[in-house]
Amino acid sequence: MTTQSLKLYSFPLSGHAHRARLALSLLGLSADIQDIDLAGGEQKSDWFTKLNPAGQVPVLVDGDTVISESTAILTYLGKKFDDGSLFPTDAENAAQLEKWFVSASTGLAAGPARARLINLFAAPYDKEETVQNAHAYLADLNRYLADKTYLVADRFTFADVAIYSYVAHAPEGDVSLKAYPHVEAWITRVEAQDKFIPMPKPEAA
Ligand SMILES: N[C@@H](CCC(=O)N[C@@H](CS)C(=O)NCC(=O)O)C(=O)O
Repeated sequence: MTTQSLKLYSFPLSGHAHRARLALSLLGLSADIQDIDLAGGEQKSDWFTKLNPAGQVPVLVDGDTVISESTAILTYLGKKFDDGSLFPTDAENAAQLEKWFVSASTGLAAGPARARLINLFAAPYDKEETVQNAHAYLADLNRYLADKTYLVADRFTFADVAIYSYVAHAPEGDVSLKAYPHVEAWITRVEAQDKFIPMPKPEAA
């Protein structure tokens, strides 16, 4: 198993890319991180769309293997490099993990992630509706976490990695976390993990 050729096409303020960067760090893997100039449209260039026809980061390259979609990258890294703790493989917990990956690409994307996208990158979505979606998502998450330490299997897993970035940075989309104490406590637990790396704040990126 070689890890020498891992390369991640990324962007500092992308929560999707942060998922992949956090997973690499937690697994103790080093990768060549190449930031793509999203404002300049590099993600739609010929060379980049050969890697990912959707023209989006993150993209992981491992030798001849090219993986796009952040949760697919988590699956690849988990299956290839994890010992079963961060990426559970038993039937029940694997299914629960998959459920949170779907949530990351649906409710989380349409709520907290999109509200931040509107503020940071002037994305053309309805702000009021998006902020409402975000609060509905966070209220559900808060209820779910009321009697749980982590999202799956009562331990820290890639489910937490998939959901963390855009939830922790929701205030950048004018979505306060104050009404969600269980979510705030979970964020603190995620950030206390060994080898945790943060996503930069917009002013620091
Ligand atoms: N579903 C994709 C979403 C990736 C995504 O939205 N990437 C954004 C950055 S956060 C991007 O590259 N946007 C540039 C564009 O769409 O032109 C994933 O999970 O990786």
